[in-house]
Amino acid sequence: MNTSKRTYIKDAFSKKTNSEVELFGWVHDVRDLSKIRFLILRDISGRIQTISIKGDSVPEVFELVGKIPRESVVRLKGELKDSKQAPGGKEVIIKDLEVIAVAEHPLPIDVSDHSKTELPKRLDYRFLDLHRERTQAIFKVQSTIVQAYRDFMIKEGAFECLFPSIIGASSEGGTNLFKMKYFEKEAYLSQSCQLYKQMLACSMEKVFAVFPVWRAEKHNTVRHLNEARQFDFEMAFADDKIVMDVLGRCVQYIVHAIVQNHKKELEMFEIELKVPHIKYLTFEEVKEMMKKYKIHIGKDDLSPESEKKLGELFPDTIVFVHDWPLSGKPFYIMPSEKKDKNGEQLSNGFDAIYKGMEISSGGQRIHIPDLLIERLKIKKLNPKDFKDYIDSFRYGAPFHSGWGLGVERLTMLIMGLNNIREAVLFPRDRDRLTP
Ligand code: AMO
Repeated sequence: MNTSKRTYIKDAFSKKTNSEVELFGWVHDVRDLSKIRFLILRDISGRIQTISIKGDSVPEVFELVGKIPRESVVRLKGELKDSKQAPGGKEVIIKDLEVIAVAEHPLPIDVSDHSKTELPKRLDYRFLDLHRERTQAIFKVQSTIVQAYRDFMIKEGAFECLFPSIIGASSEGGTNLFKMKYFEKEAYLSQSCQLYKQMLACSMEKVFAVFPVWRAEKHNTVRHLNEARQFDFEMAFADDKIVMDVLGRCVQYIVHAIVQNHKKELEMFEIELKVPHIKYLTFEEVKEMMKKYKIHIGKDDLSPESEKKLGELFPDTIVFVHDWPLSGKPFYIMPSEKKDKNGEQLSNGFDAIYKGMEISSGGQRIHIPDLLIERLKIKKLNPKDFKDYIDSFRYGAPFHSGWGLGVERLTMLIMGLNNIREAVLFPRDRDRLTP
């Protein structure tokens, strides 16, 4: 089928009255007023009202408009007219209509603007759910998030790197690994590209990746997935303060890009998005703060309630919680010289909280082999499994730091979604492997 004369719907609105247009798209809605039939046509760029009038139109076209099922795919040729009643001030008088693909009915989920279909059912039919402009809006924004992240990193002078997803040993600690058979050996799906990005930063200095991670977390929550994606960053000759600054500016850059490019999508979700401020707090300061509100906070981790409270206390702000207790951080995080007032050993690790949820964690890494071996043992991991990683710091390895930022978490928070599954095209959780 020749589509060379195709006009996208959004461009039709800026064409001259009476001009001929050829549109391709989905039948969003049909209204029948006996003598006039309206067909609302939708493509990825927008919607337009098209009409067929009994007596004026070719009879077959008028007939077809009356019986074409919603969500069917059509090619439509017609003449643009000004119309005060039509949304956007223009409509198309249909001259020719061809059905490319009929949608079977009844549709298994409601894809209308005011659909009340529950999320699990929508996810069962995600391919059809993606016909909805509301669903598309989330992934249009996510596309900008990924693009803006790459733009920012390139401007920072970082290199985009591609890492393996099959690994021989844990990268984040012993739990939540997906084991797999790898010929005669056992292997795992990557929990993160942590070890590889560190090895690389020790030569390429500034590296970044958009990387899928797998976590065998058994609990189904609204903020965890078993397959997620991370924005990773690692930088040599940098301590935790330097990379917190990079992360803050990176999220500001991404949010700015969304504010600039996605007014329509933000309006659809009734979101007033502002470029966030930056705030730094020590773990101990947060602990003190939470005491006031009688909110429980773990010895070495923040509770979801405390993250939520930080979001309320500091709206539109990225809160960096640093000087984190060492016991609460993975084996690769650098111990700090500091202790808290109870003598608890601190680290150069941090978390970033945005809109009441952790979006990222990171810190300075251990680049000293003996210290790394000691920390692995303390975490009950076998240094033998990490031989290459440890060896990589034996031949001239600078101190380095970095972070990982959850792509779906960020999308979810920016769009004000209350379940992370809304922010993944095809989510993988404990109960879901399809579609
Ligand atoms: P961490 O495990 O804290 O750190 O992950 C970093 C960020 O990734 C997101 N994230 C998840 N999102 C959805 N579902 C999950 N199961 C999930 N797990 C993590 C979160 C989280 O803040 N290698 C380190 C980072 C580093 O130090 O560079 C790491 O993976 O937004």
